Amino acid sequence: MISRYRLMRGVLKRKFAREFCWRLTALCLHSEKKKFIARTQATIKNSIFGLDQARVGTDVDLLSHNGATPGLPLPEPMVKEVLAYATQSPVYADRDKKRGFYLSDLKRVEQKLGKEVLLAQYFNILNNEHIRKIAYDPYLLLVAASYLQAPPKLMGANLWWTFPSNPSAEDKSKHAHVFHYDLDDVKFVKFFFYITDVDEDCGPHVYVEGSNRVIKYKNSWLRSLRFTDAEIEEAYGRDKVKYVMGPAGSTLIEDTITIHKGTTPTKQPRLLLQFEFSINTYPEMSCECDESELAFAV
Ligand SMILES: O=C(O)CCC(=O)C(=O)O
Repeated sequence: MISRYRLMRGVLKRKFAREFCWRLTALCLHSEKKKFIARTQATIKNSIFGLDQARVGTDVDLLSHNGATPGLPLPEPMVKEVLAYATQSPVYADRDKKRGFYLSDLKRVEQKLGKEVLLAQYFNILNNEHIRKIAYDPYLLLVAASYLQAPPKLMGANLWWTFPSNPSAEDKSKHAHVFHYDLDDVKFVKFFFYITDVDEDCGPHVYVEGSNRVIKYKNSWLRSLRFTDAEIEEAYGRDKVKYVMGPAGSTLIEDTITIHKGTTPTKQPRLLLQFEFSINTYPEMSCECDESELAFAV
């Protein structure tokens, strides 16, 4: 039987269908959203970001217009906590639950797999109290509620490394290092936090400004949602292709319906913490699993 997730992706592939369904949903959830915002505003002083209400409005306006916007930075003590967690916990090559390893064993796991590892991800990161605190911070919840126009649900909490490597075309496509857009719900938004410094050699995230609003790419029913650099540059112009760089703690808020991709680091690995909020959730998108499913590769 076709899953709810697949059905959603089929129905919402066209922008007008997404807009229509979202406006209708927002209308139905209007009073719930107002109550959620009022409740969350009452907790604003607990935010680790030290935010004020005006900031939320500015972020949402820029996000709606450009598809992405820099957010308030993650405070340094939190960056250190996330890095400590990442150093001490097993991580999973290719997001494969059976390919666990500790960071210090990266070379050994590459030998075992017979290839360089482009990406390795953690599972069940919400078990960590610091990561949970970031995920449910009033800043994230208020931006998400105002942007989605609905009470936000945390669809996914994700933490992953991208390593300097020479990946196959298959790995680049599988791990989102090719231009694409996501279709994760009727409306959704992601918060990206760099946990390591990211310059042009450390695999910056890339997005195409305005491609959330203006569709200039060919959106066929049959094709997968992947585009070449040339296709995107021709459609939008090079100046719209934005490379996101910054020190550890830098934040990007993005509706990844916007065309985007990861890039492969050439010098230092990149550690990225990401939370995705949406109106509906789908189990396919979760990075939580039963611990018994996890196993070490080395
Ligand atoms: O690694 C990256 O910067 C790309 C991430 C991405 O494609 C996504 O989160 O949707």
